[in-house]
Amino acid sequence: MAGLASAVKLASFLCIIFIAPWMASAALVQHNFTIGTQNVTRVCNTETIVTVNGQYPGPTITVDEGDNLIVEVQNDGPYNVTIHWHGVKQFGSPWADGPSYITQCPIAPGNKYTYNFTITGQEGTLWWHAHILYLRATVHGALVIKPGAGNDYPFSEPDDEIPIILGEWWNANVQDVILDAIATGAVPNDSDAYTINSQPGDFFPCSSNDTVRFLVEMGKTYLLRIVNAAMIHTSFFKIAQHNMTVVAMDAVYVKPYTTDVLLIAPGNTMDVLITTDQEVGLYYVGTRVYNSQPDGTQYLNTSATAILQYEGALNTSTPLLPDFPDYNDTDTAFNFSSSLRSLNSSVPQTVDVEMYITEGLGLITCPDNSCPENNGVRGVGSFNNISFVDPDIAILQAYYNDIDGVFTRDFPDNPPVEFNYTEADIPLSFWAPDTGTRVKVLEFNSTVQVVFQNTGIITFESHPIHLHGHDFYLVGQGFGNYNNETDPANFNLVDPQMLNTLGVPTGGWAAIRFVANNPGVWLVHCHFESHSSLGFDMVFLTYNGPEDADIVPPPPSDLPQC
Ligand SMILES: *[C@@H]1O[C@H](CO)[C@@H](O)[C@H](O)[C@H]1NC(C)=O
Ligand SMILES: *[C@@H]1O[C@H](CO)[C@@H](O)[C@H](O)[C@H]1NC(C)=O
Ligand SMILES: *[C@@H]1O[C@H](CO)[C@@H](O)[C@H](O)[C@H]1NC(C)=O
Ligand SMILES: *[C@@H]1O[C@H](CO)[C@@H](O)[C@H](O)[C@H]1NC(C)=O
Ligand SMILES: *[C@@H]1O[C@H](CO)[C@@H](O)[C@H](O)[C@H]1NC(C)=O
Ligand SMILES: *[C@@H]1O[C@H](CO)[C@@H](O)[C@H](O)[C@H]1NC(C)=O
Ligand SMILES: *[C@@H]1O[C@H](CO)[C@@H](O)[C@H](O)[C@H]1NC(C)=O
Ligand SMILES: *[C@@H]1O[C@H](CO)[C@@H](O)[C@H](O)[C@H]1NC(C)=O
Ligand SMILES: *[C@@H]1O[C@H](CO)[C@@H](O)[C@H](O)[C@H]1NC(C)=O
Ligand SMILES: *[C@@H]1O[C@H](CO)[C@@H](O)[C@H](O)[C@H]1NC(C)=O
Ligand SMILES: *[C@@H]1O[C@H](CO)[C@@H](O)[C@H](O)[C@H]1NC(C)=O
Ligand SMILES: *[C@@H]1O[C@H](CO)[C@@H](O)[C@H](O)[C@H]1NC(C)=O
Ligand SMILES: [Cu+2]
Repeated sequence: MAGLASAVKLASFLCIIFIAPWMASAALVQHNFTIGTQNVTRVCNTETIVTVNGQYPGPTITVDEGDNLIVEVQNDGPYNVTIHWHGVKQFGSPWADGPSYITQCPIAPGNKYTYNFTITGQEGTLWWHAHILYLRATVHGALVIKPGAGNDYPFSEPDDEIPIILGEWWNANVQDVILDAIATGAVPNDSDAYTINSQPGDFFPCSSNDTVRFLVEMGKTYLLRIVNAAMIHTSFFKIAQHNMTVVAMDAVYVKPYTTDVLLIAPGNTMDVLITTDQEVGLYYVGTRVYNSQPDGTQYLNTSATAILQYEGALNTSTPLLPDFPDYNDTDTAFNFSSSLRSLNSSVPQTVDVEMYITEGLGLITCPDNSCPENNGVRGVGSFNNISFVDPDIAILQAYYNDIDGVFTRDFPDNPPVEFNYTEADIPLSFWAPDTGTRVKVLEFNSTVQVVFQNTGIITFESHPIHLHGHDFYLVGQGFGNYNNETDPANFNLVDPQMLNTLGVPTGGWAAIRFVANNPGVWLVHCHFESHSSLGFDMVFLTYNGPEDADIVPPPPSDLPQC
């Protein structure tokens, strides 16, 4: 149906003088996703993986801002599935957001569900992925949103675009990896390779024949559309000998920022311009994992690589390798993530709801000694000392249908106990959070400020916190404990960056602001999938507003039931 979209665009171009742009712009873009399995070989190992339309990574969806996207998902795979449209605000379509047991029950094997939503007021790169257990390791793809009819990029039109999806590969069935960890209480096994467009590249075994090559011509400008679909790891990203200019992040334009290194957390997307102004040759494009924990673990110290290949370069010459930051280079990480500014900002100047939310890891005792392999305890994640428990039916369904006993509306605005969140050795008495399915209620249109405070329980770590249904302004961040008297004075209320996923500084805090203008049920979670699967989640429930457009609509007739 891309043909229809471009036909409509062409028609609107030809008719521009006769009809107003708003009449012409919205097109219907339809895709069919068939979930299935595929045998795929990476790093000397063949695995049966779950895919969409047989593709890994899955299909790229391209729309214009303002388009109505309809994706019919047929689950012919062996597992329950849902699809999340990461970063899409879903105004008026909360049933299409996708997180399992939050806005919908899973699509069971053999069943079908149609996601139907309109993408308004967002341009750039987003992505889609499965939102249940570990399926998103292979079930993911890019969602490219071009400016709508009559609009241009706020930078000169690039000569071409290069989609880049960062990921991770397991020499194992990824569902077993997480289900084993949930059963035993242990940390899930780490991946066996990092990937770029699903290929590990030259530094992993049995991989170099398939290293991805981006063929470019001298003297052109390319728009890299980078998606970090990795499951657990935040990465530095570099291209040998080439500077990069960041022009958007999470499909929000930023003031152009030129750098030789990016930091990109799982969940984040970045639009980056490069100019091919170096000698004809081969240049590695690569990632180096950033470990924000002070534990000295370098994980796989090998970089995923692809090759930027200039036209005229010898296929067989040796590419130049970039000089990566150290795996533990928090200075470089913080410098990058505090350097971006939004191009157009309307940050709320006043706040109605103020929350201070601790986020981090913990340990709870397994009931009935059910995890002896892990010394009777399991690792969990929590917000404000509550580790989230998935309900049996989706929270949005329970809310819409007034079903009691599924969740409670008492998520706290502050940590239950005050302590030094960032001291090195936090007493064990603070390590075990409560468990529950508690949501924070927001009145329609209220302005919300949340300060996320990382705790050092088990370890400090930069957790990428993702908010569904909204973008938020990052108004301030720092290391140590947030100080509510002195830190607000340094907030940027002029041109802060807007995001949907934020790596809170390790052992530090970050303050965000957003307007609760989207009635529905919206998940907030750590985008390290192992953490989210272990309760590192919380939920906002935004009540309806006065206008028809501000009321949660009835569920689609094919909404899966539990
Ligand atoms: C999607 O599948 C339906 C049948 O379920 C078919 O009618 C339709 O043409 C397909 N659409 C596309 C875009 O392939
Ligand atoms: C994958 O390989 C297994 C054997 O290892 C085979 O039984 C199965 O049919 C293959 N699946 C596909 C989709 O090719
Ligand atoms: C998508 O949603 C719109 C608005 O709710 C509705 O008019 C339209 O019929 C839906 N389309 C499909 C294919 O369900
Ligand atoms: C996880 O790693 C352990 C130790 O290497 C191994 O025994 C186990 O089979 C792995 N689990 C999965 C699901 O691959
Ligand atoms: C890579 O390609 C070479 C030459 O075609 C071939 O001999 C070799 O077996 C291939 N290696 C792998 C792991 O496929
Ligand atoms: C990258 O930008 C820096 C700072 O502007 C500059 O010094 C350097 O020469 C540039 N490198 C390349 C390869 O263009
Ligand atoms: C990775 O670490 C191992 C063990 O410390 C070391 O031998 C190897 O050279 C390292 N590889 C890279 C690419 O740094
Ligand atoms: C990074 O790790 C290395 C050892 O792996 C250590 O020597 C160095 O001090 C660490 N740097 C920081 C900033 O922690
Ligand atoms: C919290 O702990 C850190 C690290 O030990 C220390 O530097 C800081 O002074 C402590 N803060 C307070 C308020 O005690
Ligand atoms: C919500 O806020 C917007 C922007 O401030 C305002 O235009 C609108 O009137 C408000 N709606 C309600 C119901 O308060
Ligand atoms: C500010 O922080 C102090 C110390 O953590 C706390 O006691 C106080 O309640 C906070 N004030 C507000 C308004 O949150
Ligand atoms: C799939 O989802 C349904 C509905 O929630 C649930 O009853 C069933 O147990 C799930 N199946 C698996 C294998 O998790
Ligand atoms: Cu996390």
